[in-house]
Amino acid sequence: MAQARSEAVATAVPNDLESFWIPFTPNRAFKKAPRLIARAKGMHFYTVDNRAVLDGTAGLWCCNAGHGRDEIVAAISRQAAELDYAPAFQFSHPKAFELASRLAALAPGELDHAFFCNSGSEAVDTALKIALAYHNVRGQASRTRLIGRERGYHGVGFGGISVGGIVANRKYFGSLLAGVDHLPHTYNREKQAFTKGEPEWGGHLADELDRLVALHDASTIAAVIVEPMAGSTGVLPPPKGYLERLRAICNKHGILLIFDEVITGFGRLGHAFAAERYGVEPDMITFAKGVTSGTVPMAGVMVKKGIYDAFMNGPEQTIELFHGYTYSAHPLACAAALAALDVYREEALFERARKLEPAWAEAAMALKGLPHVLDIRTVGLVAGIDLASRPDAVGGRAYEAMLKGFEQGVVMRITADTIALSPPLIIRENEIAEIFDKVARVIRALN
Ligand code: PXG
Repeated sequence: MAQARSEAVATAVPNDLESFWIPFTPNRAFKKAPRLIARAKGMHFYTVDNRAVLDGTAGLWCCNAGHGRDEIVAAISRQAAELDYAPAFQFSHPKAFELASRLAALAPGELDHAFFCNSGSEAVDTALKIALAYHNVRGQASRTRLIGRERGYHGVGFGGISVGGIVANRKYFGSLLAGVDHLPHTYNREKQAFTKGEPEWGGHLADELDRLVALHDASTIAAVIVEPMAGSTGVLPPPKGYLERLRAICNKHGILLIFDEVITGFGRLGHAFAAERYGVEPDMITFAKGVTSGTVPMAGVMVKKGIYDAFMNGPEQTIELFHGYTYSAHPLACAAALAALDVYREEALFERARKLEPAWAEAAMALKGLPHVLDIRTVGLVAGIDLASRPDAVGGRAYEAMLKGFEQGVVMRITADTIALSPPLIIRENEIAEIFDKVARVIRALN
């Protein structure tokens, strides 16, 4: 699989890199030494000069079925020929309904309605808007506050950065949404270092929600949004009991609980959704990424029946929710998602992630004791490795690790001085060993 199309020759490189403003990337450094990926198959990327690089991150946490899956490629291609686009408002197409039903069957409990978008950021803003509108249509329009969490990442829309807890993503962009507050994050190195799975310490931090309710009053709070496992800020699994306590406090006060499962959805933690792993049913789940295994942009919000039903009032010809996107449930995205869900089911990839979790965790923890390594966290097929920061150059050491990793033949993600790994769920044990061997070699070579 790795060497499929090995006869391919080097791909043409553009001679002008100036015009493209690359997202979340130091543009000038990149353009001096670009890392260009030309194609991908299975567990590997291939560079423009045809060098194989192991995908340690499933792209950006999205290619859960691995790359270049024939079934998904064929479904997208068939769909493009059959129906390229149908109006998303006032009209629809069959696969949108088929996909919504499949997702409703996959999602836990009463989360049986799907609203479609195109990115995780849109899904988050959609969920926040549904929460506000839900209270409004039920005559509780005073519930306008939204509660996020420190170190949360919910995309880059104004709603998402407002409830998010990443300073650099917020500080340049004005006053953001009004009426937002934040729970404390759940990470404490002293209490939690080198934990496999959910830390024992920290469940009590959910009680901070009670404190916020006491401050603002429940009648002003619409929803709480958290990632079950915070991904982007360095892999922070939820402490034992934490999500259950959040659920109980939300229930007590009539506050909606939203799980942002853009990363944790579709097998990353060994289940269709993290909500299932933790046995906690939120009122809404945002998803993206893995729903199409990263092949076509698609995202959405799974919504509890009671929330959907609250909107189904008034004359039947009136629009119930003034929200949506030109490309909500785009036909190519629906076809890709249905094919990806088939692959996940036929190859039991969520279960595969669950079975591989112990071997993955052990291989990651073997890096304990290497120079600069301060903590390692694992959960599902995810690992976070904290490196000590250089004085006055936070992020420098991990950035260098990423560059060296790419040279050594492995793609890793970095955030500040944390390395994050989250491979496609098709990974084999020898490839797990290869990833961590390469990462270890890179870490040993860092100054
Ligand atoms: N919510 C969560 C929990 C996410 O992780 C988004 C929303 C936004 O999704 P879009 O599709 O708008 O990017 C995300 C995205 C990384 C990394 O390496 C993480 C994301 C995106 C890119 C890189 O940590 N998460």
